[in-house]
Amino acid sequence: MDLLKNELKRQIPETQDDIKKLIQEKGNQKISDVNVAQAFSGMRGVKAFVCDTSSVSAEKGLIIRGKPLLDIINILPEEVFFLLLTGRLPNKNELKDLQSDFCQDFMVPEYVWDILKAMPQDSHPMTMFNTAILSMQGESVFRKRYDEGMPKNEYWEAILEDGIQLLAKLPSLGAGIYRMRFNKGEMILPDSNKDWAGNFVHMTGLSDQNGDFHKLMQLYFMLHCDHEGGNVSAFASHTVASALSDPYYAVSAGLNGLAGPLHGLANQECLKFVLNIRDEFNGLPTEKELSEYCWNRLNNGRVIPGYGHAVLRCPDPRFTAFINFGQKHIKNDDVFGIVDLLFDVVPGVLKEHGKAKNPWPNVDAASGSLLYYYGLKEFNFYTVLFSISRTMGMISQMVWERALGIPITRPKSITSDWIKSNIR
Ligand code: CMX
Repeated sequence: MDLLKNELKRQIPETQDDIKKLIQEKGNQKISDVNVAQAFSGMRGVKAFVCDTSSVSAEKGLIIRGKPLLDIINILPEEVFFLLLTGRLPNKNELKDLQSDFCQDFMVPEYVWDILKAMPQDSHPMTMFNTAILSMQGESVFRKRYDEGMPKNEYWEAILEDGIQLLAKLPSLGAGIYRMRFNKGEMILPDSNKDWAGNFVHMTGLSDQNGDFHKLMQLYFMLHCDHEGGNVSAFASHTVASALSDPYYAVSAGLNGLAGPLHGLANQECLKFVLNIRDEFNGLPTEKELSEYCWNRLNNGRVIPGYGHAVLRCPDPRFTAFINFGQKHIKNDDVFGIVDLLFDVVPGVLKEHGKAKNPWPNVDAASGSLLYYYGLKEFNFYTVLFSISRTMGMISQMVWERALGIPITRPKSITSDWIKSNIR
């Protein structure tokens, strides 16, 4: 961690000065107007705080520290974490240093497994994952150092230490929950010769003879890492961390939001939807049959999972990366074939339906079909994979928020009566 920490130590004072100057020069300028409809609709489109790790353009999708996602799909998850934090890719030594930190801390404490074993056998894997993270809160360096009177300018370092220790454990935790929850047999220990994604694949015990599943998981963990600051999980963790709750509390809070079907759980919903189509049509339907199937679902008041987005107005580049991976590596597979066909059919259906502002696929539309192909078939596990990756974004945002001394989050709510009497 020394090399990463040193780079941040170099950058933080410069950025602090830069932001101070920005506030001095432009502090009184307006960045957003909020109307009554926005106040009743999840604050959609309100620009109200800063997140520099990544941004989401309606027309281009995710941009990580100025790099459009599709330009960097070949980098490792460890590299994207370094990029989120520092704005540049690590050199060889920096990457090795970070990977060795991840290896040093990859063992999950035994009490966590005991807690998980005591949970009901049919617990949702996300409940197990979030409970496990929260149960490790006592390990927090930030909490210990805060209690000892740590000065404010060192908060970010303690957050980073917690973040790395937590991230190091997530592949072991995720794979352990997979084996425990789905009766796959004994736990498999991590291997210090493997990278972060490789260790996850190894510990699931799933077969990966040609290494393609490993490649998929590198891509998967890279693509889900961050999506600016206003999505439910990022904003929840940002708000909780702003109260100086440590990263274990704040990440767990964010991931509880990710567990919602309109957010990260959509990947589980999406594969369920695709498998239902396969079962209903005994394989690949025709375009006409698929279109009718989607209309039926919409007419029953249900959403098409994996389609639509609060910010994007184009096919999500994360979807594009997955569909490209599938087209390259997967041939003659009904489940992937249905995902491919949905991409031809659903945007037209949603446009005609006329409600969704964005008729295009989001990240969740394709990922499940790929995991399914490589033998990870338990789809209520999928959001755990999203969580492993998204923790990198939450931690990176937290490190910078504490480095810049961002205060506790406290927007002002208003009452409906206030609107009635104050807005003409
Ligand atoms: N299918 C059917 N209807 C949809 C739809 C979809 N895929 N996407 C949006 N709509 C509907 C909304 O439900 C809303 O209907 P009401 O007016 O009746 O409430 C209307 O279109 C307008 O919604 P919107 O402004 O376009 O979308 P929102 O910002 O409110 O919601 C999202 C965004 C993602 C929750 C929504 O598109 C959706 O429910 N998609 C399906 C679930 C999904 O794939 N979620 C994963 C998102 C990825 C992530 O986790 O970040």
